[in-house]
Amino acid sequence: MVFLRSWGDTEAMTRDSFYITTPIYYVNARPHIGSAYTSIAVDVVARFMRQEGADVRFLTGTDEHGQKVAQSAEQAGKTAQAFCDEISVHFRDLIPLLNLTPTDFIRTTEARHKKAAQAFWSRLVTRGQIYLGSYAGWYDVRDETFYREEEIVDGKSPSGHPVEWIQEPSYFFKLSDWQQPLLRFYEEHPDFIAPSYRRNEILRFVEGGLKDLSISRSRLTWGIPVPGDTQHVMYVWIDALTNYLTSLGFPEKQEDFARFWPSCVHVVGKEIIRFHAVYWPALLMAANLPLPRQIFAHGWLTVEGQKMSKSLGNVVDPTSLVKTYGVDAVRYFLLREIPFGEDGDFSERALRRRLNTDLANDLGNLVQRVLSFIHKHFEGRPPLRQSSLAEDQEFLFLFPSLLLRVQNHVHRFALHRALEGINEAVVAANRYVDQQKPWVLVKTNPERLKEVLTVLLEGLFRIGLLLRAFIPSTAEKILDALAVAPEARTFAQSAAPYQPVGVLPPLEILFPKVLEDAG
Ligand code: ME8
Repeated sequence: MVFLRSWGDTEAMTRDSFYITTPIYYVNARPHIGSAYTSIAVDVVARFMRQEGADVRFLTGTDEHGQKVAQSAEQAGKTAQAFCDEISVHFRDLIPLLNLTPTDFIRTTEARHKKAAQAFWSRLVTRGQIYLGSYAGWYDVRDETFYREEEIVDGKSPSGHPVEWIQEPSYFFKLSDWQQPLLRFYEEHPDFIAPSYRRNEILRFVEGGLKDLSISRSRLTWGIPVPGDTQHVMYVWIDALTNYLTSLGFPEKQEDFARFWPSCVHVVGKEIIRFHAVYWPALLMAANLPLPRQIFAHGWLTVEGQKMSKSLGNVVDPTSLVKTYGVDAVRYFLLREIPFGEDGDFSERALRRRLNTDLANDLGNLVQRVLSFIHKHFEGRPPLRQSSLAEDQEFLFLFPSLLLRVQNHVHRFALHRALEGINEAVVAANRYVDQQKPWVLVKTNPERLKEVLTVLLEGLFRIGLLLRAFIPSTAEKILDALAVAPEARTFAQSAAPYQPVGVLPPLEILFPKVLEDAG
């Protein structure tokens, strides 16, 4: 099979297509706030790129093979397949719960994936990149990772998990061949690994030397069979990484592959960056396939300052959180509170604080005061009149530069900075209301009032547009209340003046209750 591009040719990325992925989540346990976090962030970027006019593929799904899942199924007294079927549904349920917009949800137990993973393996065999040997060493089942003797401290893996000794025949991937090509690639593509501090970690790791990687298990049966050797199943990470190709129709659909793969960004938690930024590119180079455009690693969430764990009983369930606070409060909090890329802490107290300040007091209040005024005094028919007063121009001038700033932040995954910028505009709009005092103008200067309301509606329209990707249902409610036509909700439209289609419909309450700040 001939692919259109060879590895390294990532320049072919076109601005009109974009492919973004979450990790595929293990089905050993139900989803928690950590998996919700990655999926929400990826959804925001996917929605944003669509709003910019790109054709976006957004992939998420579940990682269902391997020893960890096999053990969890056994403990639950179920067959591995039945167990996966059951837990995978909980991950799929996150889509409506969190208002996610993936274009594909993959399960690694699907036939299409087995086919792709085996085809990928066979490409490596054809290129002399796989050999049969025997593995002896430590394995951390929870991380599904092989560790070297010198990495084991007090019988535990670097993640603090128990390890088991494995000694068995195994296929190996010639990872050691790829040290220099990888270093060259990182050098030529300085943005391949982001943020930059993660890049340095990876450079140091690869410079330290790479050993061949064990890529099959012969004592395990829950996995994709190695082509031509039924005694082995693929190591779960080889199987899992290939999912990103499966979704593009590998090995058959070369058109989708050529269109989307060079624009692909894998968003992952920092603990699995080595798999994505070292093993995966080496495997792709070895298979003579192009590399994705970027690996972005975000930080790790703690809960009230502690690591989330079943044994501590502090695992946060996104379903109950959404039930209590609403999906947009959860989306907003996670992305506004924690600089994307860095570690951060989750607490309900901090979430309530954000909900009260940024969302209810700033945004909710702004929308409410402007629109209820228009309903009260003008029966939903805003009197539009353009103004050329310096103070009005100064306020409106915020928006074109804000759009550029927000685009720039989102393209670099600085999602917290994007929201910070939007919130500044909301605060500026509230200040403008306070200064202009429309409730006085209605009695003293009706002509000036028209101008002030026009300026405010222009501002609200642009705030609604900018918030669409982040808090979609709230932003759509705002745009609905402004009677903005559905086709006028892209960034391309934001240069045009605000133009309602008909009378403004009544405004729904955006944030129904302001909850007590418990201390
Ligand atoms: O690693 N904080 O799956 P996984 C932030 N199947 N993000 C968190 C988090 C936390 N406390 N906990 C989980 C796997 N995540 C493999 C991936 S990809 C080819 C295979 C998020 O179920 C974060 O994105 O352990 C992390 O990388 C991912 O869930 C790990 O999910």
